[in-house]
Amino acid sequence: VSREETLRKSFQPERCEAFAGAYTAVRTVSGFKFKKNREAEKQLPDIIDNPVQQIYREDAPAEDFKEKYCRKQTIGIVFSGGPAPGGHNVIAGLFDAARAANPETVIYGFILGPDGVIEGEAVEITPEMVNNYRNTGGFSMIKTGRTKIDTQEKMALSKTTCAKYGLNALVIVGGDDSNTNAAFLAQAMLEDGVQVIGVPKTIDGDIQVRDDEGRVLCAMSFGFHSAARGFARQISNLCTDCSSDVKYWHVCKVMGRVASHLALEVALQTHANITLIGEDLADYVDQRRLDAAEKAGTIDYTAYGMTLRHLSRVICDAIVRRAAVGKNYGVIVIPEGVLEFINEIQVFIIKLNTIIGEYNYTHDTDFHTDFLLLEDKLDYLRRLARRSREEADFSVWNTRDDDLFNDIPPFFQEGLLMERDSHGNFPFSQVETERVIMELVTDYLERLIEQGEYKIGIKNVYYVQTMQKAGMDPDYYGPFLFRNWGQDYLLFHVSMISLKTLTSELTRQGAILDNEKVPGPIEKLFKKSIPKFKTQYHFYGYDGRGNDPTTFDCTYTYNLGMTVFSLIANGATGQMAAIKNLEKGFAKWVPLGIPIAPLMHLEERKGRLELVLEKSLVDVRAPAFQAVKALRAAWLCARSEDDHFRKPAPISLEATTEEDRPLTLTLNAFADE
Ligand code: FBP
Repeated sequence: VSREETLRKSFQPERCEAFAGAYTAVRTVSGFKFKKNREAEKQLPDIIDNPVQQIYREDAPAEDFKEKYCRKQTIGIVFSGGPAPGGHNVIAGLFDAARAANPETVIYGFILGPDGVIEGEAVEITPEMVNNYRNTGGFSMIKTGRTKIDTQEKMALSKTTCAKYGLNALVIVGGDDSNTNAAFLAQAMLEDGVQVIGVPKTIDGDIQVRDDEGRVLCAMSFGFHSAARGFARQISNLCTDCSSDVKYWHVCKVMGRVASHLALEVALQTHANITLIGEDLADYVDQRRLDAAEKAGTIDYTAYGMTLRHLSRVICDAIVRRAAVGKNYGVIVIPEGVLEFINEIQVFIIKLNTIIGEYNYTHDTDFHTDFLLLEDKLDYLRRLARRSREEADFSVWNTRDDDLFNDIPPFFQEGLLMERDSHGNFPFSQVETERVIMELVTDYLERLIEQGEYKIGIKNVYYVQTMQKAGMDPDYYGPFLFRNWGQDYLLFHVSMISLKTLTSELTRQGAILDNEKVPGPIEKLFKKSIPKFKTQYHFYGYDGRGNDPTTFDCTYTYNLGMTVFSLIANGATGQMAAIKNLEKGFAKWVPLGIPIAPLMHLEERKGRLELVLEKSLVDVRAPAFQAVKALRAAWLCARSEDDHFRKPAPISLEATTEEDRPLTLTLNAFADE
């Protein structure tokens, strides 16, 4: 057992002030406003008007309050969706708080996610189990799964399970879709007296809650910090690698589904040379096109947002600029969901979702089952795409890309049709987004090589000339001697350095003396080959979900668990446990209950509009993104100086407070103050 493992078992996270006493109570916090969706009002009538609740320490409870608070309870807990570091501490916090209130309270853990609830598979959580998993990553204690409780039948089975175990409360630890589940279960189980509480989990960082006026209630879901720190650490190692053997562009796809929060945090942590932020690409406006259209008295819709080809040009431009100073290496960070923000792909995905959805409603078998049996899959896809194109009217979006589907590589054509999960989410992690983009980049770089704009693969040429011959003043030009090292035409003035020294230095760098084509006043000519454009692909995703939690996530989740117990003990349902002021120091953290129903909106899933918890995307106006935008030219470092990479520390409970919370939170907090 490693030292870190031992430390994790005994580490006791700090408790918020609200949990310092024996009892907690809740008070309604007024002033927060939410625009409620009509459909949510209709489908969730009994929890839509829930208030925001603050948990506080109750030091003088009345006798009947004490009695209720300390009654024996039977609580079920389930992990739902992808693992996120800190989940075990939610259980630990809930367990410690519940057992402190009444040592006879029983907590059941449902096995393998919502399937465990539907099928009634659970284990009683014991002190030994909790102690074994304190402060550790993953969801291995009770496992997880992605099933959606979306039919009357599954709902009825879930109710039967709650009755079978005699539950008075059910806790759902999950992302946006799982908290959507929690809201529907809370509404349906009201009549059975089962309280349902959600917990905001996901490494993607896309559960952030603000009210309509932008006041932050929950700045970040748990697991984000640990995953981002893990990714950043490994990507920063690639920064070191590429600047050592100077031959690769490391292309790093980073998890996060649609939102680019993880990529943004990684950019701030590592200063990688190029980081794409999907939300930024969607925000792009081509001013020249707009101006031209205005002159012509028309409107050009293609001026808004970025196309796939345009994106590949942006990356090429950055690569060429580094190559111009001899840097044929670097690190590119690509969020896994970036293609959602590309005009034509987004329209495409929605249309295909509709076609798949329609197919499933009108056929006996499911689309993907039939698709797998097809002999000529590609032909079928093309026909689908034609139909999709006609319906989507691609010509409005981008006339040049109207044949997009035939343009994209076959593996991506099939990738677009991969099976959606039970919530209707597109499986971004399974699609090699980075290869789609980099194939276009490589094609375009080849064109630039032909045009002589990208100097890769051709010879670097060094001319050696005496200053006197060039008629230059050595005192003035001397300091510029090696300044432009790495550029393809470099003038060396041998009066400032001995020809022997210069020859051996150029030879050491791989240059070959070529005196046959010496032009005009040049005395010697050297040539040097630059290696080809080479890439290495990496995916940072599943590893981050299994990371051990940072001190921030250990503390956050332990307090979330205690918050869950306070909400249950105080009679709440349809609420999500949260901690306010995560972006500030621990002393300012305040445990809350946030109503889930008002956070829901209608979203396209499987070709239909469904009521789901609204995901939070990167706000391109917020300071975290603005900082990256302001610094990206410096991080691209298309100059001859060294790169400005940053080395984040590895995750360890022994580490001091450096980066004790996500940098994005720290930066965005400036805007909220
Ligand atoms: P959650 O939304 O359930 O937390 O999942 C997060 C995530 O890790 C995404 O970043 C990723 O796109 C997805 O899960 C991968 O899903 P799967 O585990 O089904 O491959």
